[in-house]
Amino acid sequence: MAVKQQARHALTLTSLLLSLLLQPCPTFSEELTWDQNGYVLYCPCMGRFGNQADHFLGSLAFAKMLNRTLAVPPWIVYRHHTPPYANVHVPYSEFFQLEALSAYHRVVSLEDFMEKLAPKHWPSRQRKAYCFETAAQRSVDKKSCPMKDGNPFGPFWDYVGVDFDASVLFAGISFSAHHQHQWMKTFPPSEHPVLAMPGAPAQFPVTEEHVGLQRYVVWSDQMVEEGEKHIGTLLTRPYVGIHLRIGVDWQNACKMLKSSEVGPHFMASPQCVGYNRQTALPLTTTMCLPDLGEISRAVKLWARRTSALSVYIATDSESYSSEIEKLLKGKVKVVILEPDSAQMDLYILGRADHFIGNCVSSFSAFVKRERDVRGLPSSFFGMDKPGISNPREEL
Ligand code: GFB
Repeated sequence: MAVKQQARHALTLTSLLLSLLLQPCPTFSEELTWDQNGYVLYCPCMGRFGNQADHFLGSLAFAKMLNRTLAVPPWIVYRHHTPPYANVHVPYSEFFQLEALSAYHRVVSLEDFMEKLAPKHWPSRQRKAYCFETAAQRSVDKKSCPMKDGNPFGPFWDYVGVDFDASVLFAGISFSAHHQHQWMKTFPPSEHPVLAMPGAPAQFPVTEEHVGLQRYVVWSDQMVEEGEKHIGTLLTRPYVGIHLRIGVDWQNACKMLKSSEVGPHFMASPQCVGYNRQTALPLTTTMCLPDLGEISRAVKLWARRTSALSVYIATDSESYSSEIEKLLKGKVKVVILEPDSAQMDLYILGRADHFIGNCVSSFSAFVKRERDVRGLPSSFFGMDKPGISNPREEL
């Protein structure tokens, strides 16, 4: 009897705990409450996914620094060569769990902010834009933030139905922690409840101190399910994942390395040459744009070291799959995903037993950060051990 009672008691406790656990967190429930500490809104208007992700981490840190809720923007996907031949705005939660971010800081999706909070607390005709004085120089009257000028700015704010009615300009202030006090003092939430900006309040590439925020960027259940299905059906572990960033736009970007003005810090390169400019390792053209010789060398090395049974190729253009198959003498399965999807490529690369990325690409940087969080090994073309510059030493 006592046992039965204990069991019933335990059951009641369990259901109570479960119901508490299943209760939606106030930030994500239907009834959002207005945060008196204010909000940060921004357009992820620079670059494609990898750039936007770098900026996102910095913006998250900026919102936390100001103790304001971050209105998490959608991803801007440029679909100009495939239907719908326009920008597509993909809600954050389609790729990642919004809830996971709240372990770090308060967030709300920009879509929810607009639908549930803005009508009452940030009504139209009272919407101010905030930007650097230098940015306002681009406007006709030189006093207005260019919030909706051109693509992707206009379509982004149109997606959430926002027009701006006034501009607040600032200068001599940066987004770093150094200026925290100045931000708080100049823009108290009581007078400036919503800081809406034309671009991310963050640096590119992501600063070293914010790299670790990647841990809060957690794939959505749907992405995990789909990704694991692909891995299970297409690949046999151990597998090496490689990112080939070799398309025409990239070839042009890497040409800039030939100019003496470009040092080792070029786009996402601090991730492998080091963040300190004084001690950064050299950045070579091979690291930016590996040729087939370097691709073959690195793939062979890591396939051998990991006893790989498959190689997964994510690419922005050419896959070199037949060359890689031949190189590995047909003993290793070589896989590409068709039709390709940037986020699915990122997921599969993130789960590989070894990853070879492109040090300069922020697309690769996303994968590298995620793998670092999980303690998984990565290298780069032209740099087998990040921090050690000559790959030949490794052979
Ligand atoms: O992600 P992202 O900012 O990285 O931009 P970078 C590159 C985009 O190219 C990705 C596509 O977001 C994808 O849409 N892409 C690149 C790929 N590699 C792959 C791949 O392996 N698989 C698939 N499916 N798609 C910067 C740009 O790119 O490069 C800047 O953000 C600029 O706007 C600069 O163009 C030159 O840092 O590599």
